[in-house]
Amino acid sequence: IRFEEKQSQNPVLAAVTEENKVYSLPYSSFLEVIEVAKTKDVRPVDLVNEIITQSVPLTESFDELKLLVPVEAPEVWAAGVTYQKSKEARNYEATNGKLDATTFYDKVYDAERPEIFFKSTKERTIGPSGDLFLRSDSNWQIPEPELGLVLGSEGEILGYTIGNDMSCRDIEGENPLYLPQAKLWARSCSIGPAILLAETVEDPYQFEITCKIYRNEELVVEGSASTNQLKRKFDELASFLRKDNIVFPGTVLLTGTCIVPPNEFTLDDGDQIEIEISNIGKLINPVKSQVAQV
Ligand code: DO4
Ligand code: MG
Repeated sequence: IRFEEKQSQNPVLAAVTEENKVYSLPYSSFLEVIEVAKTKDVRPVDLVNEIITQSVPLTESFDELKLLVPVEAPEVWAAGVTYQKSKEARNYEATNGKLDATTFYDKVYDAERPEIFFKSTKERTIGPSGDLFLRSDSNWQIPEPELGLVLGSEGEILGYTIGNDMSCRDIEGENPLYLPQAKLWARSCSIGPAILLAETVEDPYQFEITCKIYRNEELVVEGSASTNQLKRKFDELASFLRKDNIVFPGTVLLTGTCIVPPNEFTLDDGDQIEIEISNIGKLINPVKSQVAQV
């Protein structure tokens, strides 16, 4: 994780143990941990564990920290229609509910080449507790809770995080060429709170994802899914992103959604979105409808 130190307001990189103890790390970023581990020829998790055994945890608890994005991802990309549920939801948008038509969503679900689109940049991406903005020209907006892959420059998976690929279903459903506008605007993407190091994950197809949306402190939407429902492999998605491309270290690739709120639901100012992924944590963001104040 990264958090803001109370007095100096400087960002601090830290590790959180399974017991929720927080240890600050003598590095400025997640990528520095990866680099140092490489030069010492050790696994990043062993480097971090060695530091933990030689230090004491912070007196503040994890819940008291002002969390920041765990990595300042230069770019965020996203894969789409990687779960059956996402394909069905897009078909509903694109066909006004006439689900017998075959669409380009059906085609991409089965095609060799996955859908991968540009989602966000460092400046547009927010961390835990930050306000997500709604688009002012959409009346049908939802969060998309997704597992995020944190990539190195070769497209290798360094770790896993949580991401929210906020989406405008009406804009996307009107015309597929509107996808960038349905997906990308200021504060339309959040990531965090933590990065789970790749080498500590035995089976990345066993993550449990849950999403809860609260309105006036009442739970209004709840859904859950597992990465075992994913149609693709994570390495496959990362290799398509990398093909003939530059992957900046720390790029996050969101891997698609499998949780879609009921069709009549749209986000509103003041809603709170909570996305939890097993062993990674909970990404909580309030929603604001003030996109004009960027
Ligand atoms: O096809 C449009 C976007 C799909 C997407 O974002 C998803 O499946 O998560
Ligand atoms: Mg998505």
